[in-house]
Amino acid sequence: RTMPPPGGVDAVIVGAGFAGMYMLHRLRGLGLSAVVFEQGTDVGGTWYWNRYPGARCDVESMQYSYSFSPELQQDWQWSERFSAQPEILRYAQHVADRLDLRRDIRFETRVTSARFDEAANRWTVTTDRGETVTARHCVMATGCLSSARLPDIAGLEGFQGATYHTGHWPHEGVDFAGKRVAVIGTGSSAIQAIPVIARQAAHLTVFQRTPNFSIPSRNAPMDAEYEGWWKSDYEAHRAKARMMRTGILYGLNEKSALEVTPAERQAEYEARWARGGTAFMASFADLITNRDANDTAADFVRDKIRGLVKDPAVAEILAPKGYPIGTKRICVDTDYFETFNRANVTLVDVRDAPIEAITARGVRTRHGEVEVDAIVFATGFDAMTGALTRIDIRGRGGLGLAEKWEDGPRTYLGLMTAGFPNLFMITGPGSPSVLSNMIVSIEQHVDWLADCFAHLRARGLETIEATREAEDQWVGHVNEVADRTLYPAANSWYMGANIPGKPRVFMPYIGGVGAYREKCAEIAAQGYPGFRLAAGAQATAA
Ligand code: NA7
Repeated sequence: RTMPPPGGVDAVIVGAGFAGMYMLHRLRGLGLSAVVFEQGTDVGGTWYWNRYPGARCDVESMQYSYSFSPELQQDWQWSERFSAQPEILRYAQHVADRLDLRRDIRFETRVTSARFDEAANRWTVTTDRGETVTARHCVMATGCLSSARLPDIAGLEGFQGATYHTGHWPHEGVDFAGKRVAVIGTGSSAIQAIPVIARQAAHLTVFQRTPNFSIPSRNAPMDAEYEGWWKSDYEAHRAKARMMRTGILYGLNEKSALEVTPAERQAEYEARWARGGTAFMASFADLITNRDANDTAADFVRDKIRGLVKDPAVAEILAPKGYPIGTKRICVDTDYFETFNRANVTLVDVRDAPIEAITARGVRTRHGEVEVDAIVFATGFDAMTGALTRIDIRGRGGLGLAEKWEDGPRTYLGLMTAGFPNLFMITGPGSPSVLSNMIVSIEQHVDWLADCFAHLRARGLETIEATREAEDQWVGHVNEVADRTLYPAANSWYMGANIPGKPRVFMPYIGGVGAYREKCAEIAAQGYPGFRLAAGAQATAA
């Protein structure tokens, strides 16, 4: 282990997932010094931790990769239409090797606090190994779904079998052969894991609180022609993807679901269902803004579920009701609904029979105890803010970030928060983030920051800070845009609804990746309005 230089660095980066890795690469390109702190033993972030069976990206492989290097994107070959976790992790490791990133990354090191020293205009960052490093800039590349959450269920400590969280899966893997297994939760992670665990386990009991809409992935080995189409003009395809609403290139239907005949509507849904993946939500332009339009898509998927699940009572429990399709993150699966036709799988409706306790031998509901050898918690994350607020981050006047965000996150562009100079978030709350192809959004933020650092250096400026007014305006805009959609109608982790006591605020920006990118670029081009840039101690409003 090499220690960070005693004189400090230009930037500390927290996290070595796709965001931290690319940030390090860009800083090196600018000739700036940086150190990355990472909790894991290697790079990869999300794809390092989420090793549960069936873990897979629901953005297509050809689009879920870095675009900054033409050589890299030409050389790398994906084996499937949608990549599984081990392959994405290998890709991250390949990038780290190729760019020689690891020499500036301190692994197995968690950042515990970051404090801004107003006299020196520097951040002091402390780790759980007792290291302290000072830095001009602090870049939080901590991920949006990285703070795993176990529900507060009585008796958990007394369970005598094995317990797992999908977001902290053991590296050596888990063999469920011959075991009775419980899965708690039916979000994206569970929906991917359940079919795989069901094939291994003696018996699987799924505890479902809220059913989810899921679209078949139709995953398959990579089609050489399709790969060739992408690679023949990767730059142009990427450029188009960057301007899409979600940062993903796929066919958007510009029509309203209500302006076409029922037969046309059905045909559109059938075609997208057959093609597979999240592009189903682009079947019509108004699925996310008009409840009647949305109902047509939701009805279609509910009918599909009824067709796939043989026991009509089980199908009804699995068919989501009471919230619009797409307002909880849409899931993508391989054989999820079909899995409930297996003789060794039981579904427990937690709405009807709430989990009262974990006992020594299993899970107890009102209807009795289900004895199991292992419990898999697929219970999600303290999304978007959790990884930030669990670090003791203090800005001007000792103000704590967790304290400032008590009533919900407040940012300008999801990049900075007022009162915290030179502290940046990659894909922070208030940016498209989890509503987008994460790698596209990561590259956009990192590139914007790299340009910003170059701008500061060229002008001899030391600090950049979001103004309170710009932040208030942006937060207002983020809410206003969200309120024009159906998203606030669901109890989703986008709304913080999965964490008891977390304020109900729609956290990501839903104005679209393309529009957001243009807005960020325009602000940089205009000399950073809404930010205060300063040389030394003297602040000048931009
Ligand atoms: P999610 O989507 O937050 O799913 C968590 C699931 O766990 C969800 O079905 C929850 O039901 C359920 N849950 C949480 N707490 C409980 C308790 N106490 N009892 C029963 N059920 C519970 O997390 P994932 O890991 O699946 O996915 C997160 C994202 O990662 C995903 O969107 C991808 O982007 C990757 P609820 O819906 O809250 O009623």
